[in-house]
Order: sequence, then structure tokens, then C-alpha cells
Amino acid sequence: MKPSILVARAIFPEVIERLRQHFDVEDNPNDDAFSPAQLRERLKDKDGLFATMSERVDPQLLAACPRLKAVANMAVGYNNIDVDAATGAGVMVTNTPDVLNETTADFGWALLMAAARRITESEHWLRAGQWQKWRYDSFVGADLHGSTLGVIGMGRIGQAIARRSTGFGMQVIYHNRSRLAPELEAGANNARYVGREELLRQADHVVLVMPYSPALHHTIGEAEIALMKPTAILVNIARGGIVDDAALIRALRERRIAGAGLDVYENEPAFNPDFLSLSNVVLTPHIASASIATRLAMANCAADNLIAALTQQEPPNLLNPAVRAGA
Ligand code: 8YV
Repeated sequence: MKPSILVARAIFPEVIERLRQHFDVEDNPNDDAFSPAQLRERLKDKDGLFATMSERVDPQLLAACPRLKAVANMAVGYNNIDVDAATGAGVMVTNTPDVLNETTADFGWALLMAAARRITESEHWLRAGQWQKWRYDSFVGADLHGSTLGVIGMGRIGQAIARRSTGFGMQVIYHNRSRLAPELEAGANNARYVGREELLRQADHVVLVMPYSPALHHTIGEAEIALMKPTAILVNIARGGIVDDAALIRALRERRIAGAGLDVYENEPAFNPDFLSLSNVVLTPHIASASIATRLAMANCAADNLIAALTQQEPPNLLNPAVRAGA
């Protein structure tokens, strides 16, 4: 008998077909949003879960699903999963690192450039039929070339962002849990390690790329935004909750910083509607990894992990090896 899995969200049909070669698959082609109770009900007799960041894997779900052996998250971030609780329940957890580094870094730049050069703001104005004449100060923005980029979270995506700054003749400063090895700093446009406060004060623009953990909740709030230059752009492609959105909205409204580019929000998709009244913020719906090739690579990576986990092989991206060691 094949192991049984739940694919919690609609994904590429060809990946569903791959999964069907190994598993009895319950999929969700209509992409219905499962409540936690519905997820528990559907998963209670399954061996595996193909998840996205939208599904919470918590002690309650784990307790309701005694057969569960593996959760493959189609995301590099896994703050939707209580990994310690999964380890305690003997459930392997995997994520999809690396395949999205370059695409996500591209998008960080797209948000930075759009906010600095006021691209979406001016497009809305143009579409609204307001373009009557040229003016010397129409939508003047901030230059990126020659400026200092501050990257908070210098993992693989942060380094990919830093690498791209060489073409703009920029300096890079970074803050991270730990300092990078010299060769990695060199490869990231000679990025210079600084304290977080120093970074916020010195950077012309700040990009957030660190993983979310409860310890980092609102790590960028009123006090941190107050350290930034009034001409600075803040980009968040990390996770909602890292930034105190209410504090950011106040700062943007009062022009205490020049602008922001946001792909992630507290409580998304029900993000704070006050963002909508601000012209100096570029808002996108959590799509930094959304190129066709990368989303397909992420789905296949999650499938590889689930297939390995449920066929007695080592999943390539196992986050809690203690489970296999104890198996
Ligand atoms: C995903 C992401 O689109 O990989 C991540 O951590 O935030 C995005 O690339 C999303 O998490 C889908 O599950």
C-alpha cells in the first residue's frame, strides 16, 4: 500500500502527478482555504503533508494526526511549523532553501528600485489621467547608484542581494546573527559587518531578509525606524511580524523615512488597510519567489523531500535530523 498524503493547496499539476507515482494523494485543486479544524480532519489519517506557509503545524494538529511522519513545506521560511513539537511527535520537517535565492533577490531589488524611483506611485498618477505637463520636480526620488545598502539577515538571499549591488557601485553594510566568513563577505560586494543600530543609522536604504522567530517580533519598530535617514527606503521581503506595521505606517505618513517596499505584512493577507492610503509605499502580495521556474522548483523540491522522507531515504532538506536518527 502506498503512503497517503495531503497536498494542502493547489500546486502545479505535473508535481501532483509526480506525487501520485509514490503516494495516495488527496489534493486541493480548488485551492479551498482549510480552517485548522478542516486541516486536522483531512490530515488525521495521512502519512505526509505537503504544506505552504499558510498551514499552521502546531501541537494541536500533531496530536490529531498520529500517523503523520513528514511535513514538507513549500517555502524556505518555516515559522508556520512548530519544529520542536514536530520533533517531539517524531515528524520530519523539510523546507525549500536555495532554489529561490536568486529570484527572491531580484524581487528585493525590484521593490527597492520601485520605491526609490516612485514607479508605482507615478504609474497610478499617469493611469488616473493626471499627466498634463512636465515638471522639474515630478516624482523626483532617491538615487540607488553610489549609495550604501544595509542588509539585515545576510543568509543566502541576503548575499544574493548584496552581490547585485556591485553593478550600482554601492557599498554594502550588513547585520546578521553571526559574522560571515571573509570569503563570503568578499563575495557579497565586500559587505562590512556592523551593529544593527549602526546599520540603521548609516544605510541609505535597508533591506530585511532575516527569518522570522518570536524573538524577532517587531524587531523593526518605532525606535529602529527613528534611527533611519529621512531619505531612506525600507524593504521587507522577510516575514510579516518582523516590522511593527503600525509604527511603519506612522513613519511613512509623517515622512520620517522616504518610502518602503513591502512584500510581507503582519496578519497577511488581512494586512493593515492604512497602508493603502499612503503613496510612498510599494505593496505586493507576498510574491518575491513568484517566477514560474522558481515556484516549480520549490514545488519539486518539496516533493523530493516528501518522497525521500516517506520512502526511508534522507530528505535533502531535513530540518530536524533528530527524528531520523531516532527512527
Ligand atoms: C513562498 C516564502 O511563496 O519561501 C518562503 O519562505 O515566503 C515564499 O517564497 C511562501 O512561503 C509559500 O509557502
